[in-house]
Amino acid sequence: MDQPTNHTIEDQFQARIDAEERIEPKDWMPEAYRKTLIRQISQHAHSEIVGMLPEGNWITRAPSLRRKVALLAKVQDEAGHGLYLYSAAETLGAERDELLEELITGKAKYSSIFNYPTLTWADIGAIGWLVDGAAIMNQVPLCRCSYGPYARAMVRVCKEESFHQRQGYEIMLTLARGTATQKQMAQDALNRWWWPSLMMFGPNDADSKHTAQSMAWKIKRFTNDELRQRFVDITVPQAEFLGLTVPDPSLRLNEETGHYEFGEINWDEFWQVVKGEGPCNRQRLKARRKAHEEGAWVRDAALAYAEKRRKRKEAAAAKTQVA
Ligand code: FAQ
Repeated sequence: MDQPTNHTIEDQFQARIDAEERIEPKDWMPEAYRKTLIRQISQHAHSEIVGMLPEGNWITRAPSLRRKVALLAKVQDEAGHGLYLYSAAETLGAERDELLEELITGKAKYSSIFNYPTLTWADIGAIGWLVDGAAIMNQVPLCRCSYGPYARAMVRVCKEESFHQRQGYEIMLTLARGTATQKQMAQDALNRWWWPSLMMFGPNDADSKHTAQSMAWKIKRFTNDELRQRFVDITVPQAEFLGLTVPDPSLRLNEETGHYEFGEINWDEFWQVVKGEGPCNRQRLKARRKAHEEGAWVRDAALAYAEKRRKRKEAAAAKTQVA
C-alpha cells in the first residue's frame, strides 16, 4: 500500500477529500476512515440481505403473475445489492466470512425497518413506495461518497431502487383506486410503515455519534435530519395524490419555509428495534442462520470445484513445460 512519508499524512488525506478526489482501495487512509466505511458498508449489505425476507414472504402469494414476476425481480435485485456491498467492504480488507458471521450471531446491525412484519399484500406496495423511497433519498448522495468502490456500487443500486419505488407506488395506486376494502388495506399499510420509514434515517443529528466525522470525510453528504426532512417533503404530496392520510396529527406544511413539520418520532421504539427487541428481529436472524447452514454444501462444492480447476490447470502447465 502507498505510504506517504510526510508527517502531515492525515492533512494530505483530508486535502484530497476536500478537493473532491476519490479515495481508492490502495490509497493511504486513516484507520478510523477504513473502520467507519467497513461498519457502514457492511451494515448496508446486511440490510439488503435481511431486507429480502419481509417481501420474500409474499412471493408465493402475489395476486397475479405480473405482480409475482416484478416482486421476484425486486427481491433478487436486493440480493445483488448485498453482494456488491460485501465486495466493496472486502476492498477495505474485511473478510466476507467474518461479516456474515457477525450478522448471523446478531453482533452486526442492519436497518431497523426490516424487523417489522408484512401482514397484507398492501405492505409490499408500502415497502416499495416508502422503504425504497427512503433508501433512494439516503443512497443518491452516497453515489458521491469519497470512497470510490462504495460510490460506484451505489450508482447501479440507485437505478434499481428507483424501479422498486415505482413498482411499490403503482401497487399503492391500484389499491387506493380499488374497492373500499382495498383502499383500507393501503391506508393500514401506510399507518404501520410511515413511522418506521422515518426511523430508517437514523437518530436525530444531536444524537448521531458518527455524522460529524462522516460528513467531514464526505462519506455522508447530508445529515440524518436533512434527509428525513427531504423524504417527508417529497412523500406527503404522494400520499395526498393516493387519497391516503399520513398517520401524524402534527403534520403541517409551513408556508414560510416550504417544509412539512412533523411529530416526534418514538425513539424508544427505534432503539429497542436496533437492540434486537423489534417485532421480527429473532425471526429474521433465525431465517438467515437457516439459509447459511443449508447453503454450506453449496459453498463447499464451489470451493472443491475451484480447487479441482486449479489442480487441472497446474497439471496442464507442468505437461506443457515437459513438452
Ligand atoms: N437501523 O451515528 P449514526 C434498503 C445505528 S437499505 C439500525 O447516525 P451513521 C434497501 C448506526 O449504525 C437500508 N441501526 O450512524 C432495501 C450507529 O450504530 P453503530 C439501509 C441504525 O452510520 C429496500 C448508531 O445507530 N441503508 O433499505 C439505524 O452515521 C427494500 C448511531 O447512528 C443503509 O445502510 C437504523 N435505521 O448513520 C432493501 C445506507 N440508523 O454502528 C430491501 C447506508 C442508525 O455505531 C427492501 N448507511 N443506526 O453501532 C447510512 O447512510 C448510515 O449508516 C445511516 C446511519 C444513515 C443508516
